[in-house]
Amino acid sequence: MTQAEETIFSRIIRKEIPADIVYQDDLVTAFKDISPQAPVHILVIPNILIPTANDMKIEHELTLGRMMTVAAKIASEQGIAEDGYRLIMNCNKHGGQEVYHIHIHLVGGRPLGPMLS
Ligand code: IU
Repeated sequence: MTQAEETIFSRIIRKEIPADIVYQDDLVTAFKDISPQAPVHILVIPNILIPTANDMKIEHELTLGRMMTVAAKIASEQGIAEDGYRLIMNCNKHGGQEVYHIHIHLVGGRPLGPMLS
């Protein structure tokens, strides 16, 4: 199996390049999306490189679960929990994935309309 290639997100995790990090622990990092699509747009990513949703394995379950609970915690901290928000993970070309290091988009702060386009 070929080694997956690191993306810019690995450098953000290691703080080699600037990003507005709102949360980091031993398993996950969360930072503000550089091109926000809503008043709140934060990416929650694993500290290890998992390129796409297709690469998620049983041994990643703790990390994947942490990504979800951290996303919900940040939504609460950002004041959007009660009105609601959306958690999105894009996969590969048809899913619109651009960065091949899985990430949950936490998007909210305005009505988001229909999910699919
Ligand atoms: P996607 O699900 O892979 O399409 O989303 C990638 C997101 O990463 C997208 O919303 C970008 O604006 C965002 N992003 C970023 O926040 N910082 C970066 O340096 C890069 C992309 I490259």
